Amino acid sequence: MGEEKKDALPAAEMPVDGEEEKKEKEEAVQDGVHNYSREDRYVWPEDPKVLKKLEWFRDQKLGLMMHWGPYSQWGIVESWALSDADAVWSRRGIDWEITGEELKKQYFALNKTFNPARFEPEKWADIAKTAGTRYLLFTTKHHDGFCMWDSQYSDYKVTAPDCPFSANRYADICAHLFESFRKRGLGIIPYFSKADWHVDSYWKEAGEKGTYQNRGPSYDPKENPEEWERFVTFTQNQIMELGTRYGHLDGMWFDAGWVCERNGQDIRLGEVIERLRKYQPGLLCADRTVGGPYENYVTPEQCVPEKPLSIPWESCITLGTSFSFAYEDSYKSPREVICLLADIVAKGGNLAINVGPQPNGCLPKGAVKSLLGMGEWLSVYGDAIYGTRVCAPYKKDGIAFTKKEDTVYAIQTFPREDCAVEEEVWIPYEGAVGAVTALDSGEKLPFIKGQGGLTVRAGRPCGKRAEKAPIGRVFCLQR
Ligand code: FHN
Repeated sequence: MGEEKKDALPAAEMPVDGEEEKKEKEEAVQDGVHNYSREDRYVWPEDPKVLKKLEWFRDQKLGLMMHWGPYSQWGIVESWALSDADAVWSRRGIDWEITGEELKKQYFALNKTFNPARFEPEKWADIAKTAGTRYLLFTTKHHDGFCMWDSQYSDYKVTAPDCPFSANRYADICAHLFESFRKRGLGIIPYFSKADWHVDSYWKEAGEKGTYQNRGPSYDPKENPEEWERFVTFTQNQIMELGTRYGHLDGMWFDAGWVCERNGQDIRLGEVIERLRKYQPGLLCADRTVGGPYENYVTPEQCVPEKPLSIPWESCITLGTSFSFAYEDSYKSPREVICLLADIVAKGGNLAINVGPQPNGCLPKGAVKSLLGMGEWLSVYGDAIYGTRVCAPYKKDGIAFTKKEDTVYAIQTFPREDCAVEEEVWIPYEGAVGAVTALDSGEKLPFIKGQGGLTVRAGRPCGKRAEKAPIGRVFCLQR
């Protein structure tokens, strides 16, 4: 297939025309990776239940994002190979002889072979819990329109008779996944794509020969208002069924930011969210990149803001190299993920770490190993992460700071296992400190105050641990 941009991520279409919008477009889309709404465009919700839920969200710090669908069989990027206009970068991995039109037909037919027979939702939930993740962000429907739940509004779904998995006891994947995670106390935030490239009220003749498609509708909604209204009704119906038939939800995460009013693709999301909040009081809504009252938190993708943000935010970052399953993927080590998490939490954000499950229903072994290693560290040092908030100077001299109640946590991470682990640690914290304890052992540590901070006699890891630097250690500073 044509030249591909390495690791390019889709740059969702940003608002067109208008100087302000053009400026927004340049700022928001950098090198093909869709960034996130500007902090000064954030609108704090007025609903006290939503504000309270936002505080719950900011306490969780770590979510498990999962991209799963029939595309997993091919091990290629989710949905995007369907968009001819994005073919240059999106048809990476399409390294077999096939035309674009044939590709789209075969892609849309992947539902006929999707049969993840080894799927065990309870096992996934156990792994997520042990990994220390606190909520699930699961692709109920990606841009390709395939529904991973028993939708009453589409036959392009995992429970339809033409999908082999429909005969499996876990066929309604969302129902079983949400129940398994909820039973273990994890939050549920369904991912839902506002764009749907299978339904003909968005893409006419989807998958038929000779229809060049870009990521937007295959017609102009202004010129076809009835058609667009059909799509709005379809979309709102699906959002309502997910929000009323699948148990308690903590939020909904809406992807495909180009589907928005300023782009002439208004699905009137606020209307359906307010209806949903009668069933799900306080429901969070992440209408990504759209801004306004229904983007309750912003969602940097594959990146971390330079500095703390004063608004709720969550970085969605892949554990491997892609959101969807790739056959020869490599995964970030527990050390890399914890360093990333400490950086994000010190800036006041959450990390949604993404894993792409295999087409057979198992989670990739390498991903599970990293998740469990992350959970092991969090089982010892989680107090410095969960429920904390930003603490000046948030990050300095290699120390990340967080705070909770009357404790400041100084998190010293070691990016490599050959990092030197000094017995004396300089902590650039200028607040009042009366006592320092090691979070893991509870041992009181001697310290000397100095100009701009304090030096703590931390001692050094002994025995086997002495051979390589720990992932990180945490010092509790109290008045
Ligand atoms: O287009 C999607 C992409 O496939 C993936 O789902 C990411 C995950 O955050 N969101 C969109 C790109 O911004």
